[in-house]
Amino acid sequence: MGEHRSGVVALLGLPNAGKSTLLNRWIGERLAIVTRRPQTTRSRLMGILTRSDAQALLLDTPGLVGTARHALDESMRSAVAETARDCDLAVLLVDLGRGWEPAHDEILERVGEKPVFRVGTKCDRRADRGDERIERRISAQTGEGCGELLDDVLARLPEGPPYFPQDELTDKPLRFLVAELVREAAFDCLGEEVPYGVAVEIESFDESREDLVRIRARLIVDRESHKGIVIGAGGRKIKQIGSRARHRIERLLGQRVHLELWVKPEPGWAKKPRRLKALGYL
Ligand SMILES: Nc1nc2c(ncn2[C@@H]2O[C@H](COP(=O)(O)OP(=O)(O)OP(=O)(O)O)[C@@H](O)[C@H]2O)c(=O)[nH]1
Ligand SMILES: [Mg+2]
Repeated sequence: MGEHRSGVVALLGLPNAGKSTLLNRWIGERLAIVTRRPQTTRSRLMGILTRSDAQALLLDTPGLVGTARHALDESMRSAVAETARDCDLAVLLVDLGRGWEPAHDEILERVGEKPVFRVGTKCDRRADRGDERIERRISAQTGEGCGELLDDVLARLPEGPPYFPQDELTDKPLRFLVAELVREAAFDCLGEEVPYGVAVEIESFDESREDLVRIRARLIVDRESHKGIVIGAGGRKIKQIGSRARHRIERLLGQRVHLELWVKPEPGWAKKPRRLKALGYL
């Protein structure tokens, strides 16, 4: 048997490339939220993958965004830059339907001299704008090519000990994962522009009852006018968000959940570093 390997693997790419989907597939749990919209992931999330001969610290990142409009964009950009700089190796995911773009060169520059796997994603779809810069193809959705890619990634990690106990899956607190599942449900249920202004804060997480976890969460919206949209006529929208989120939280916790949601406008929250920190995005 060879030496034990360990290290930090950055999952990089443009928004919507499928980084979070690949993280979840490799870890085998829905740690990272996935939606059809770009710019879903807002901060770096570590998934810890442990095998007998290797441990990879997989860092899911926000998609690299263009110019920063506010503190949240800025922190998303720096999460990408720091991850690219600090990783041991990088997996650059390129949506085969869109092909190689100049921003991919920018990402490669940030990674520097470290090993990079240049991977085309969504190969289950018909569109394929692959070129010679894309070395292999995977589908994080169907799993095609994902196991082989993981084996090759682990083989390129430096020799080293495991950094985390083998049963640990992520560096984020459970509360954060729960808040993210609420945000994911909001992304799914709300129209175009509203979800980008939504943040979720867990107000209470009560495990005192054996049979049920009681969670109260606040949906923060960026505009007064979004409050009504999130609540919906007769409260139907927020009910839909709540029931979707509850199912996913129950799956994550392996327990029954009572979830109470309410909406609070907090204009400008995405511009305030202190709020971003409290919300777990910084
Ligand atoms: N058909 C197909 N769809 C995929 C595949 N991988 C991801 N998707 C879909 O692409 C969309 C974006 O996936 P995410 O995993 O959220 O992408 P991301 O790169 O994390 O996006 P951001 O967090 O916004 O940067 C979702 O609707 C996924 O279901 C794939 O291999 N095949
Ligand atoms: Mg993501």
